[in-house]
Amino acid sequence: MNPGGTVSAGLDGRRALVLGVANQRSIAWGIAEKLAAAGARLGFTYQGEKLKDWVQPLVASAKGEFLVPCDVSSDSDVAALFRHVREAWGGLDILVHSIAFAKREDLEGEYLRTSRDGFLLAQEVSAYSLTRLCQEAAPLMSAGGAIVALTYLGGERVVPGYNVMGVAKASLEMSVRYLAADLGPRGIRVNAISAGPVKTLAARGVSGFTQILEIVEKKAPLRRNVALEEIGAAACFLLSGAAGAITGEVLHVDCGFHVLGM
Ligand code: 1JT
Repeated sequence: MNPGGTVSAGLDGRRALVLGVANQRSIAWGIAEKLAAAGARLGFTYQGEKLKDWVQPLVASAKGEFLVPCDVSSDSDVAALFRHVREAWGGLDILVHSIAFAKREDLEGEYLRTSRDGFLLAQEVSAYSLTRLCQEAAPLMSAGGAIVALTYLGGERVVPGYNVMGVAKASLEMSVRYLAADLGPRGIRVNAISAGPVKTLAARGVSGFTQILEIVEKKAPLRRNVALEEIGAAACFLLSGAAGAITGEVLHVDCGFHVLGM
């Protein structure tokens, strides 16, 4: 019984920092909405002033407690972000990493043509950023914590066109395992969600993306694409005590598409 109380689902008062909201279609936003519904307190970052105008009203609607600029390839931005978190909250319980970047020209044609700077850029923003954020987040998670990163099937198998992002996601997934081993003794769990394709700002305009959605709808065991709310619900599970014994895991939330061989 909880007479007159608010509805909640296990994350009451937990302080959650969410990186990667660009707009309402962002996977990070789908996760943030579910975290809020479960009673978590939210803080957000944005990347670039153009996105601030989109993100600010969303943050307000979710009763977000702060919105801080953060380019994860900048060490000073990352350091400033966590100084802000420490001053606002004095600690941290949850980190959501939903950030990736690659040059458009590296997401079409052959992986073979990838340039050195395109490769390093994708690795820096999409993979190394998790390690850098964990370096700052872990000391704030003095009572333990939980971290979730977003990945995609193209990080474990060849998905034509995903190319340099696939190599970066492989790096991210392996980082999740090494970070889980390093942070486990401190009571900090690190997991990833391998989400089925979602029509986000990042995915829009990527040649061949619409075709990927059609293939999943036709072939996936559940014969449909994943909904944003389903990724949010899975993230809430991994970030809650219900997943207390799960760390270093990559959970596929993709309507079963990953089981297929042909
Ligand atoms: C990025 C982009 C990361 C698109 C992404 C992504 N992770 C998944 N997607 C969707 C996608 C994209 C391609 C694909 C399958 C799914 C774009 C901006 C950089 C970061 O291959 C057919 C290309």
